[in-house]
Amino acid sequence: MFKKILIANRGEIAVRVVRACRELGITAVAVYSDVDRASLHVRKADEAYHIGPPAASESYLNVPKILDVARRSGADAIHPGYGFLSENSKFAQACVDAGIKFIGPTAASMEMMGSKTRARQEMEKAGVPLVPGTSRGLESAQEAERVAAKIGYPVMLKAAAGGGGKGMRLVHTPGDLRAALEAAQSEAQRSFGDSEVYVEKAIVNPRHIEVQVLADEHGNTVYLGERECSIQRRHQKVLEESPSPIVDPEMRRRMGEIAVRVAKAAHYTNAGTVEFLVDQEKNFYFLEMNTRLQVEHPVTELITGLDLVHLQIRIAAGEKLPFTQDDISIRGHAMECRIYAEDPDNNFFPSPGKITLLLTPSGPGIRRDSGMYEGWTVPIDYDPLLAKLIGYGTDRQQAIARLIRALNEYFVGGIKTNISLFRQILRDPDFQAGKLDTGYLDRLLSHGPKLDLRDSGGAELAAIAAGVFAQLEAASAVPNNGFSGNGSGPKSAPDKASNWKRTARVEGLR
Ligand code: MV4
Repeated sequence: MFKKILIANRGEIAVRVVRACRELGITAVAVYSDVDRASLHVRKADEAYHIGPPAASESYLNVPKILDVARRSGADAIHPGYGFLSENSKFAQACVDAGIKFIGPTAASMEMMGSKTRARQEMEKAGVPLVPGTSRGLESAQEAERVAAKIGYPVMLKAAAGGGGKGMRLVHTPGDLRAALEAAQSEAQRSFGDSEVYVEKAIVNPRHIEVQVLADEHGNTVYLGERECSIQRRHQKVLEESPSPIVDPEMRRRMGEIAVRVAKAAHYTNAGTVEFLVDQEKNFYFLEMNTRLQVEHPVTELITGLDLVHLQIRIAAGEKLPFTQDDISIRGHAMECRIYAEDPDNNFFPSPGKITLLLTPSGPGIRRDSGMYEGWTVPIDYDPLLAKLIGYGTDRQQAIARLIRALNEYFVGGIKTNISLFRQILRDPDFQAGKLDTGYLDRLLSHGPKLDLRDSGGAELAAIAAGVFAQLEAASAVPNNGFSGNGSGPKSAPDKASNWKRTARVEGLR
């Protein structure tokens, strides 16, 4: 087993990996940029090394610097987390060349999945269901017109080097195809330095459902159920859950077996995720494979009882998977809210700054993976994900109830967060009925003001009144006259905690 692991990441995921190291008796090494000197992952690790200025390109993406720290610290492995260098095949190879184990798949697997056309070619050979389309770059507008006419409109143009929506164009009619192709190609060139674009039939209002896989270095590959990830905004996931409300055991087995086939065709090792688009008839099609641990891995951990980061480390150390597919069962329901430093009332604009007060939820069925603490300043330089709040229960309804309860306990002062968005989602009848697709969140957000007092039954108005009173009281030092209590406690005792509680609730409604 490894003695020391360098974590080439920051924030909540670096903290998550430190925790796994601690549990396995492995020394955890953190790295940090100028603005992360006082960050939580640095405080939790056993050792920490400065790697440069705030710009990620000069710190968390600086391969020579990170390998230098690995050598100096005596680390025998590197965990890349997600984002940053996690899907960089050159980095994975550079680790191998430096004699340091990269905790993830091989550079060859990462390269195959990095090119969407190459992945389509390989998966076609392996008999994996694909959305109808081409598996090579389009050579001309004429070719695009011919293929589109054959598969039928609408079609989707996609960058071969893409993923995450960049260089993608939806085309409804033949007349729009030529201009869209040129736009997609030049965007792909600008974004990825590669103008290759291919075409697929567009699936209208698909769901995004992904399957977690684990593969050891001895040829054993298993699937760990699916995650429903349809709730997203501008290709940024917002809420994920497992199991998916539309996947039954038979569909889970079929998707899982295809996901294992994808992994085997890529000679995949370690943890990975196979993404599918699912149409309204529940047909599923391979979309891409993410060759990293994902943000939403905790929902899978909660319904399988497995620790994915432990398993990643054990697999990388050469151990065999300690179970087979038949040993894996899913139990209960888990749902994750991604808490971002974003202002939902200002077009989800980033909201960095100092966290002046932090009240954190816990209790039955709640897991919180967080990179923040009270007094910490959220830097503007990186992804605004602050924390993940995950609710777990025996069924979906209980997971939702626990999350709503926990969100009401959550208060982050000093910056704006998207906590209120989750209250809106979780109480929405369509969400509660599991009626989800990738257009869900845009529809919800276009339904006008989210605080609709007409159907609030007065509870929200009462909460606002209480909050306003608390604010006035704090601002002008109005003596506490007993009316600010919650009705259950002694009226004469000034109660700071309940003032904050009300403020938190009102904050949550904003
Ligand atoms: C699609 C699609 C519909 N039809 N492909 C968006 C990100 C990229 N990785 C793939 N994406 C899509 N590909 C076909 N043939 C719709 C999307 C899509 C989407 C996919 C997953 C999650 C959210 C999405 C939001 C908009 C569009």
